[in-house]
Amino acid sequence: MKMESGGARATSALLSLLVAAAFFLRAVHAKVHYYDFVLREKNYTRLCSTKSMLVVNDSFPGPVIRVQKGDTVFVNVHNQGDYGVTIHWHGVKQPRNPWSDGPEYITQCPIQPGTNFTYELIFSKEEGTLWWHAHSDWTRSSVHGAIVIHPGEGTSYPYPTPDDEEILVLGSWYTADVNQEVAEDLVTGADTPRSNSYVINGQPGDFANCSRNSTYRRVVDYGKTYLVHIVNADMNAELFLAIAGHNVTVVGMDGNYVKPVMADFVMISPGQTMDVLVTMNQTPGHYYVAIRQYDSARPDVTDYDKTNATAIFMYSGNYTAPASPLFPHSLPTYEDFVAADIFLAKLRSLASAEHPVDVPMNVTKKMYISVEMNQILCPNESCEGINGNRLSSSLNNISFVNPSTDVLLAYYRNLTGYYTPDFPNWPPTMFNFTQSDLPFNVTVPIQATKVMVMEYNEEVEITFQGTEVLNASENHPMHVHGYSFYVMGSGYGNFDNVTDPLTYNYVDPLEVTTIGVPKNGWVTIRFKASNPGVWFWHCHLDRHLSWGMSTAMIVKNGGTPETSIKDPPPYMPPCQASFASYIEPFDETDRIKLLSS
Ligand SMILES: [Cu+2]
Repeated sequence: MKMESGGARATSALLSLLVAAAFFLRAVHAKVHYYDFVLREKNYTRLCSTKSMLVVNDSFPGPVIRVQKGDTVFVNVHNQGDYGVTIHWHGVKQPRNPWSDGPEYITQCPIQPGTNFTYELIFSKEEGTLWWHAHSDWTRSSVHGAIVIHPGEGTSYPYPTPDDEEILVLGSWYTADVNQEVAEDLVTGADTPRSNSYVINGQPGDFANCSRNSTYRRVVDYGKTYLVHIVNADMNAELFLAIAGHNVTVVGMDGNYVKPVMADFVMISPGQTMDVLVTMNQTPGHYYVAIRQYDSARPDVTDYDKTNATAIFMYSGNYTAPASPLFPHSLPTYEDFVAADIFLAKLRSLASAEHPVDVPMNVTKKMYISVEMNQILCPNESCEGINGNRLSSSLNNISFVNPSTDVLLAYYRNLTGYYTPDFPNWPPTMFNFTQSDLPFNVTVPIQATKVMVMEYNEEVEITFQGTEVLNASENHPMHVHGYSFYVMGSGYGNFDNVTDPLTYNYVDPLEVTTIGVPKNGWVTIRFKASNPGVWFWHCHLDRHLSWGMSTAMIVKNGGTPETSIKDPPPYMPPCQASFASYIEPFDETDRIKLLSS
């Protein structure tokens, strides 16, 4: 039997005391905030045309939630709109509390018109910028807003305290009713609409029709440093952002600190957030903040949104401003892969004593997940996707189908028939994933509600493999709920499980909740499954999400109350079971049958 030495005992007693003190301090300082979110339709005019859309508290983008690290927020969502909606608190880990995470049919059913539901947001380790958005249909195009998390009481930023703040929410504008268009496209199998403009804080900016008078403007003071909270809330695109004449210093991403990176532009995936510092040290004047799409699809796919959305930073004081603000010539062009790669390669976790990394080193579960564009065969080419088929997408060839009762409720109540726990750990068929003109038989997915299951505290490594199926490779921003993960490594081509792991970063890997799977490449991530619940995994390009590029992850309880899912709240929105679950047995012969029919 091993005896503890006196010294070790004293150290462990001191440690317990410190832990208790830290807990006490947190208990004293953690605050509780209350918000009311009223969802209703409101008319908006952009690009010379007016439409009605669902927004929160009559604002687009919606209200900002401001907290300090470790606080709790109750948001009562009142749905005064015409259709069911849920809201997701993107990047908030919600320890043990999947009930308030929000994705429809994963952790809850929609909040029906005329009803309300109170979410409990439990902040834990997050610090920096996150955001909230609707997680049903494409409603998030108008229902979204920023979450700003300041350092906890008695702590500060790991960089000089900024003089002031700014929030830039980047979004997509659709002139038509996008939810209606998407609903029709999902019936016919056609491609989904492209946005008509990108917007910054709800405005397309000076270069769009009928927009110049309402361009978002911010007065700034010479010599001050601003902490700019950037949220990419657009629907389907990575974006480049640059500020004329000014460098930015990236200091945070997805609610975690990064080693400061000075840059003259940033690239941000949909779903990601970024904290950047900007010092107003240029000749007083007017400077554009500009965004444009980084498009990684095929060069012959050119129907994407090519608008350049702008906002203006205007220096205060007396000076003669030029007739037109300066445009940032550092903003890369639409298909500048090199610029995007160089920027991404610079991002590292801060990995300091106050903000350490904790990379899982004893991986107990390894998964290899192919990320694919697909087609579902339609009789007599009767659909409106490619080849008369229906557009689809998948993870490991499973195109996810929403169940009629949410996965969380079905799991918690042990209800059978809504999902199966057999999401595969690797692709059902191994082929040269990144080769062009892949054979027809790899283009058709299985449609099913298959979920992953993790043991509590399992150390998980997932390699996502981008594919060239249907010659449609592109960057896929993969996002997980309830967790952040470390980005161990990434590269182009097929993942090599012997040589590629040698390149992993164990020292200061980026810790995020969304990471791009490179076009025709791979990315490996790690996390410890320490948050029990049901958590959604999906591509944050909404058209891929709508086509099934998702799955859910059940993380089992750890055996004690403190390591188990919290009790459900007294009320959850009821499920109306308007459509049936579709669970297909996972059998390669089915696909062959389908192909030969
Ligand atoms: Cu995708």
